[in-house]
Amino acid sequence: MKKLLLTGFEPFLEFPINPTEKIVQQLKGKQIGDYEVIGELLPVDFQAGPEKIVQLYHYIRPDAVISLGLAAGRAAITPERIAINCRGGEPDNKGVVLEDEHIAEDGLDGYFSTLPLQGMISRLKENGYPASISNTAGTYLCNHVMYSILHEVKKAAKPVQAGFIHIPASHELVLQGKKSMPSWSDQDLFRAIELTIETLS
Ligand code: PCA
Repeated sequence: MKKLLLTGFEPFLEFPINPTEKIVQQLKGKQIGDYEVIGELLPVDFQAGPEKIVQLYHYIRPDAVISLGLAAGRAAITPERIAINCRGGEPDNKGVVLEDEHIAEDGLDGYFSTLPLQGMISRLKENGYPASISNTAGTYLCNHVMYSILHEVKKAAKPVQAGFIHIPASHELVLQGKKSMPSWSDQDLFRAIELTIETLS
């Protein structure tokens, strides 16, 4: 059985819940396709978040890594194409603010996802779920975590599928946050992420 490291994030900024947390709770320990899902939660912390995923990667030695993040306002499941060597934006959960810093001085300007992006999009659409590739993960924590894991994975001798998927808000988040935006049911979010896992080779 192959191992998948699946990560979500804790709540951040004005969002009282992060639907990625529930997805990880729901799918951890399951066997999906050829994969056993190992689920972990990352802090929204410029220092600790990226460090944690890299440590988990070395400890677990997974065959694939999928990180999930909330992209409030998006209406579709959006696997990210590229992570860039830049971090900044809103304050993290510790109140740290960074302005356009490099993530890794020795890193490339960007790293492409090694997940089967087109396969994921087709599979989601075939099953009735809106999906498209996103060409920017921003410069906040999601981009940072994606960049950090790809920087690490690309040093490895064996090829590892790794990348990031942004998801829309859940109905629960919209109800709790009282902000109008597109939202999905938890069931649809769980199923959509399961489908993306089924496309891993
Ligand atoms: N989304 C944020 C960080 C945590 C999350 O779930 C982002 O898109 O960077």
